[in-house]
Amino acid sequence: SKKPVRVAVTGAAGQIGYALLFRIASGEMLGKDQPVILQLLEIPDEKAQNALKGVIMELEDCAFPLLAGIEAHGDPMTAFKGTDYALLVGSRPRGPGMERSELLSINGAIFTAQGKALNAVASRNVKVLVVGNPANTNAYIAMKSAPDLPAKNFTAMLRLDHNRAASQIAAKTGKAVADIEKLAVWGNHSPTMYADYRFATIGGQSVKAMINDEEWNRNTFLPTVGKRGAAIIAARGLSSAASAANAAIDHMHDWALGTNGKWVTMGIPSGGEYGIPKEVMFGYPVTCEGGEYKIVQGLDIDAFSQECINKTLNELLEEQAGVKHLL
Ligand code: NAX
Repeated sequence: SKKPVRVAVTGAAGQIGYALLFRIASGEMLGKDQPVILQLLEIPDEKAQNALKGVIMELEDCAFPLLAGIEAHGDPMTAFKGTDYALLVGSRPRGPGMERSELLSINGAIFTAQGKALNAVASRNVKVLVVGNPANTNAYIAMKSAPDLPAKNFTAMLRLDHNRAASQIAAKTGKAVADIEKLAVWGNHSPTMYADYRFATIGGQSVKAMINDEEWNRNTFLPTVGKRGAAIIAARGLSSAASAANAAIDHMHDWALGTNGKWVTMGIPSGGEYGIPKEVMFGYPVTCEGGEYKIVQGLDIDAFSQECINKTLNELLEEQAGVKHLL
């Protein structure tokens, strides 16, 4: 049987953590034959650590055959020790009335510390996924704070946007979501992201031709996908948690185990592809094989798409400029 791998999860006592940990432990992320050791991080605060103890009791009570160990931590320097996978979920999302500079400085502190800890103690092959918002910029901060690790090991979660787009297209076309191929989401995990079905197919047939409604694309599809997070908060009184956890599972699963040629979306450091400046943590269509992702190259970018890509890129560049002094 396989040797256990170490999976660190931050914000482990939060609502995404609650929807995520049980699925990692049951083998849905890394495979039904891969034992895992969970290294869980929460803020040192007593209330959070107590809540984490409760979650651990429940994990124990599941008696998962693949769960080879569980650890609770209050310090990233111990939580990330030897970790093969790190899911950085805990962060400080923007609250009502919070200044942008405040948001960036609080998260700057969290993700510089976590990047440094990964740099110091994680496996040299660690695969890092940042879920906590602002996810792309937090991933950028962590990457820049970990100069001894390969930059390509740092990624941000755009998969929820990808899955939301797939689900809207399935509903519009009346086709099965599983049959949608070649969907892309470009840019920032924010309402500026550009979900792009120009290349998408279902059963080999063009989705764009099937829908054949540019007005729907621009005025219904893009706003629905872009504002889906806000719609869920308005309906539930809480931000999306189970769907976010599901997207994190999909992202890590596909990165580690491959996509068999299928396109998925990952936020990754640009190497200059599609005119995006190097190192910008940008959502791209990728395929994964052998534990590595590869950007889908050579796609035609028309004028409307270029406009959308510029908008989401400019937002990311502004966020990056806002944290420059920390790095
Ligand atoms: P919760 O507030 O329920 O949980 C967050 C947990 O993180 C808390 O228990 C908190 O104590 C902990 N935490 C805070 N700072 C920490 C630190 N420095 N180290 C370790 N733990 C820390 O939030 P939840 O609903 O779970 O959401 C978590 C994050 O995901 C938020 O930033 C949220 O905005 C973001 N999201 C990102 C999405 C994406 O697609 N990328 C979608 C869903 C979600 O909104």
